[in-house]
Amino acid sequence: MTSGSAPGNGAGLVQTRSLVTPLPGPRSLEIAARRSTAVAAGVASMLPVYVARARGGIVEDVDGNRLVDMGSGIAVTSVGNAAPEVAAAVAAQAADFTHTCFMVGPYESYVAVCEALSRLTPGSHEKRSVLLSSGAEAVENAVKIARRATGRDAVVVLDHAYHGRTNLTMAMTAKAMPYKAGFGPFASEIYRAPASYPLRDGGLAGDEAARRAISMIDKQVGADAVAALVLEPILGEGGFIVPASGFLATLAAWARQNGVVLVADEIQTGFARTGAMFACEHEGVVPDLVTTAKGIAGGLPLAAVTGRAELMDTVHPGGLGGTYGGNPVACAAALAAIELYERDDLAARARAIESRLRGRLEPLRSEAPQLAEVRGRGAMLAVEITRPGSLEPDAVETARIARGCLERGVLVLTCGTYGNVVRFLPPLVIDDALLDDAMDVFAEVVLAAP
Ligand code: PLZ
Repeated sequence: MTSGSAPGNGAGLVQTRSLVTPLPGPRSLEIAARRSTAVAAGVASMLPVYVARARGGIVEDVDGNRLVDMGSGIAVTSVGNAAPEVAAAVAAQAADFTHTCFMVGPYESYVAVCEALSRLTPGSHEKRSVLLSSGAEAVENAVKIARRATGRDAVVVLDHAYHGRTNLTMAMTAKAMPYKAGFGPFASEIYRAPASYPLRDGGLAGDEAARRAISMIDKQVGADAVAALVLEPILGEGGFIVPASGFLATLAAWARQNGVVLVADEIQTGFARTGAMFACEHEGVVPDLVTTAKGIAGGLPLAAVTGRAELMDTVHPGGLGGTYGGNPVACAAALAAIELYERDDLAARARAIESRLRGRLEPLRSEAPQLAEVRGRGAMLAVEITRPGSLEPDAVETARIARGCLERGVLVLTCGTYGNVVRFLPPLVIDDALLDDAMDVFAEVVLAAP
């Protein structure tokens, strides 16, 4: 199912880590110098090197260094970078037509992607979808639809939430730095309720954590003012926080009883990433609306809102859309990627990746007291880093670990409200040998703590 690790496979991109220059190498340094005079300083990059090619679990830079990809471009290239089936579908579609605008000249692949979303998202009810270009745009549209359908204004989000960088989604995102600081004023009628964060809320059970959130909403907003409760089934940028079991189901029941539209933001968790096609499935929760993006199209920009037909279709014709939403090249990529998720059972592969990584990370905890917790689901795993013997977040040690991995050619990302979480989001087609190599490097760096 995955490409083997023999040199020469992966259409020319060898699936092994190899550093042939210091990082960054000379060619990357040249581009970095040009960048500083042309690219806005507000756009930051994790890697100091510039990418030339990527395939499977490897990213190759412009100096010929090969890095192990434990980030998938933030959970996007789950089917593998430049997956041959996706690349071929993109090329074929680009040769036929690149754009008409679905609102001007519709085409079949848009319809087919919506049919696939109806089939794959949780629940067997009648569904409809609208296609868009980015995750933030999907969240914006979910809020539009929920407000139109309910005639209510208020939107409730969770602490530690991340929903995007547009004005409305900045308001919905929890963390000020770097996402919001200086960018206000923000959209109104956004209310934040406490999440379930098992490591940090003293073992509060899921239903208790949900009741704490509901009590806050009832007192501070009033259930009958709430259009939508928008939540990530596993908090992503906020720190890969898996809520205590029962949290989501209790909130879902409350939403149903109170006519509140439950929106699951599955932009990061969706498409097999967590070991199920969608993360809500782990808790048996069926949301009213689901937002998707990232993994949906193998790297092409595509996003969607999928939901109950009776909610979706309250919006008047012309009320939803956008020039690029459901671009035909992105739709072709999505149809190819979705076929790979199903054909190769990539959700099962995500579960296998989880057991392989946990098998290395859990034992490491007994040797490395700064690893407070290993958590996540499937190929969405993380370790939270604290001062040994306490829950005090250690962002400095976290940055040291991430930098140490990068210097050795393993691309890991960080996240978390306190900047103290190292996360692993490998492509689901990555070789076991590359996973083991990445874990060896991670352990070496962790154990070299000052
Ligand atoms: N909802 C749950 O994870 C994007 C953001 C990285 P866009 N997460 C990565 C960054 O620093 O910008 C995300 C998400 C969840 C919404 C979004 C937003 O998706 O495609 O980046 O707009």
